[in-house]
Amino acid sequence: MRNRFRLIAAVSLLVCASASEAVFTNGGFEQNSFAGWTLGGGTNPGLAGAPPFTGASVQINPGATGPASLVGATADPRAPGIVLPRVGRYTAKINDEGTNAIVTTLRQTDTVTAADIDPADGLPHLRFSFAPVLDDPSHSPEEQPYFYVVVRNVADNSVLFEQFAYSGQPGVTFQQGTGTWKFLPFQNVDAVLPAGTVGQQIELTVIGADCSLGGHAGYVYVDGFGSAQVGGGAGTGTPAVPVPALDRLGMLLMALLLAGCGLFSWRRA
Ligand SMILES: [Ca+2]
Repeated sequence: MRNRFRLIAAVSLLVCASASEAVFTNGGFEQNSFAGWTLGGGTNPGLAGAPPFTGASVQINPGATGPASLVGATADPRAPGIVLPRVGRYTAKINDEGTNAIVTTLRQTDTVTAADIDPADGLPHLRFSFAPVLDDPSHSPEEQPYFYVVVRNVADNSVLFEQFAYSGQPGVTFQQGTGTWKFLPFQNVDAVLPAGTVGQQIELTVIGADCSLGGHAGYVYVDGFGSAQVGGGAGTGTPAVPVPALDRLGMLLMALLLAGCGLFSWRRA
């Protein structure tokens, strides 16, 4: 029992020290910039191997940083079913409707803390929302535009979560956009990380890739990276969330955590 109390005390101290440090920096892009993120890119020589593709299939030839932007309240003429922005005032658009086999990468490395633990199951979570918009020229699968999201444990490079789809991939419920464009409405992801990732560094990578033959484009909207639930419900888009409301929520959470710390201190005594 004594060890158990020590563990509770240690966890509570960790929570108190890191309550405001949940992953990721500028995870919702509300700074209207890519502050905290690293953009990169290159060109797409095609996916290696045959379906089903994974991160091991992704190849990027060295090249310039690909296009990326922040979008607000706007309509996507290629994907009329996507409501923008997804949450808050800004959503990131990784790659764009230009062609030439361009790849854009978005990366951030951060440390998982006790603040990222969901009390519902006691495990750290990584949540975000994404919506790919990919032209579908009906090339071979390895030549199609694609998107890819992966979370790796930096220590051993192991994959904690990944999601991949090429344009028109069987089994993926793409909706028909304008012309030959296909898209998915915003999909909310809730990746449960192993308990052991608390205190460890994770690297998140998002990739949006044109087709490898050079004539067709692909991009992906992403928003809401963090351990908290992505606001606004099931991917239908939301109006702007006033900042004071978030501040009040933060204060409430902080108060609850501090109350929890007090309780654990009392238990220790
Ligand atoms: Ca946002």
